[in-house]
Amino acid sequence: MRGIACIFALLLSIYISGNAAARSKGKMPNQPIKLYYLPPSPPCRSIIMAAKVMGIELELVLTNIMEGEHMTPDFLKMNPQHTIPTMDDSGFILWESRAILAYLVNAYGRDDSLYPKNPRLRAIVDQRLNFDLGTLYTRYYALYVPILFRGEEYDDDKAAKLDEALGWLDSFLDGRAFVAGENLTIADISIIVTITNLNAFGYDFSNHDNVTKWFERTKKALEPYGYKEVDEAGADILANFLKKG
Ligand SMILES: N[C@@H](CCC(=O)N[C@@H](CS)C(=O)NCC(=O)O)C(=O)O
Ligand SMILES: *[C@@H]1O[C@H](CO)[C@@H](O)[C@H](O)[C@H]1NC(C)=O
Ligand SMILES: *[C@@H]1O[C@H](CO)[C@@H](O)[C@H](O)[C@H]1NC(C)=O
Repeated sequence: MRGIACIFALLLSIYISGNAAARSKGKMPNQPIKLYYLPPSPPCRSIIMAAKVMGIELELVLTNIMEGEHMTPDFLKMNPQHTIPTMDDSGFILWESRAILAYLVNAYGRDDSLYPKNPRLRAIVDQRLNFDLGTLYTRYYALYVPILFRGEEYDDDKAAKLDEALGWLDSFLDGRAFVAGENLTIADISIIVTITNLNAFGYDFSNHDNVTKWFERTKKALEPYGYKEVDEAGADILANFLKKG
C-alpha cells in the first residue's frame, strides 16, 4: 500500500513539475484567449496583429458596437466601461488595448523583445504607449471622430494639433528604426493603426520624413502578421464611412 502510494506521489510530482516547466517556458494559453472585437476598431486591430506576431491563438468574438452588443448585461458585467477590445483569458478579463498588449507579451511572449524587461528600455516603450494614448490617438480622434460619425466639417485647428503630435513622433524616430529603438515593440503596433487610418483617409503626413520611412518599415515587418488583412482592411472600412459623409 505504502509503495503504491509512494509511486503515485512520485508520478504526481513528475507530472506537476513537468507542467510547471511547460508553464514557465511560457508560452501558450490553456484555451484560446477570447477577444471581443469589431474589424474596423483600431485598438482591436493592434491586438490581433500583436497576437499573430507572438503566435497566440485568439478566439475572435464579433461585438457590433453599432448594434449595441457592448451594452448587454453580460458584456457590462465583464467590462462596465463597455469598450472593445476586451480580452478574456480563461476568466481573466482585461480592456484598454495597450494594457492587453503588455499582458500578452508578459504572459506569453517567446522573449521580451516586443516589451523589454530592462527598466530603461521598457520605460521608453511605456513613454511611447502613453504618448499614443494621451496625445497622438487622442488628437487623431478629436479630428476624425466628429467627421466620421457626426458628419461634421474638417477642423483646421484640430488638424494642426494632430500635425504637431506627428512632428513629435518624427523627432522620436530620429536615428531609430522603430519608435522605441532598433526592434519592433508593442508601441509600434499600437501607433501604426492610427497612421494606417490617416493614410487610408488621405491625410498627408509626408512632411514628416522619419514617420513616412518608419511607416513603410513597420508595414513590411507586420505584413506576415496580418497588416493588410487586419489593419489596412479595417482602416478601409472607416475610410468608406468618410467618403459617404
Ligand atoms: N483606449 C481604449 C479605447 C477603446 C475604445 O474606445 N473602443 C471603441 C471602439 S474603437 C469602443 O469600444 N466604443 C464603444 C464605447 O465606448 O461604448 C483602448 O485602447 O482599448
Ligand atoms: C533586438 O532584437 C535582436 C534580435 O532578435 C536581439 O538580439 C536583441 O536583444 C533585441 N534588443 C532588444 C533591446 O530587445
Ligand atoms: C529624421 O528627421 C530628421 C529631421 O527631418 C533628419 O535629419 C533625420 O535624418 C531623420 N532620421 C532618419 C532616421 O530618417
